[in-house]
This record gives sequence, C-alpha cells and structure tokens, in this order.
Amino acid sequence: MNDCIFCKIAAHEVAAQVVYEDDDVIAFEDVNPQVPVHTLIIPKQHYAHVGDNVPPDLLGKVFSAVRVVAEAKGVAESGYRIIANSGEDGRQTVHHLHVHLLGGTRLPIRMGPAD
Ligand code: DGP
Repeated sequence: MNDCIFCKIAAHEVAAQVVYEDDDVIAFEDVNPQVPVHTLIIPKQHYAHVGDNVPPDLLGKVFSAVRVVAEAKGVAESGYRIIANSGEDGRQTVHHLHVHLLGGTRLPIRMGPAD
C-alpha cells in the first residue's frame, strides 16, 4: 500500500524504534505511548485489520512475536495487555493490522465509558 505509514515503517522508509523484526513481522515503539511500555506488532505485508483474510500462519507469527516483544520489553513476567483495534467502532486509526502491547504499569481493570 503506497500510502500506508506502517507499510513504510515495515520497509524502513520511515524511521521507528524497532524492538523486534523478522522476515514477516516487525515491532516498534508507538509514537504516542499511553503507558510505559507501548509497542506495536505488525505483519510486514499489508492487511487492514485482523478480519481482513489474514493467512492463519501469518496471524500466528504476529501473535508469536508478542511473547518475544514482551520479553524484550521486560514485561513477560509482570504481565501486559494486547489490543487490536479494528474498524470504525474499534477506533482503529491506522488501517494496517497492528497489535498494541501495553504494560510496564498496572493497567485499569476495564474500559471507561464510551466517548
Ligand atoms: P490504532 O488507534 O489502534 O489504529 O492505533 C494506531 C497507533 O499507531 C497509535 O497508538 C499511534 C501509532 N502511530 C501512528 N502513526 C505512527 C507512526 O508514524 N509511527 C509510530 N511509531 N507509531 C505511529
């Protein structure tokens, strides 16, 4: 996708703080962290969201990278949360599948009211 910022990060055309990378997946720090650990994990190939006919083996690679990134960020033991916002109601703003890995603090137990 020509216009996709995450495709550009995956191709190293736009700079990001890369935490992990392999042939299929790249993880990098969120530009606007919400908590002390806020890393995004994406497939390098463009899919709009988790429901966009992503090959199961690629989904497996993305979710396998969660464990690697959690260890790299030092939250594997303390715990963390993963979120994949999808579509309009999911408040997805970058339409390239990504998993937020959030941690480094005790996260709120549940979501707040809708705004
Ligand atoms: P979402 O709302 O789930 O689509 O979250 C998109 C996230 O992507 C948001 O937390 C901010 C982050 N983000 C957007 N643009 C960039 C960028 O150019 N670089 C990095 N590192 N993160 C970005």
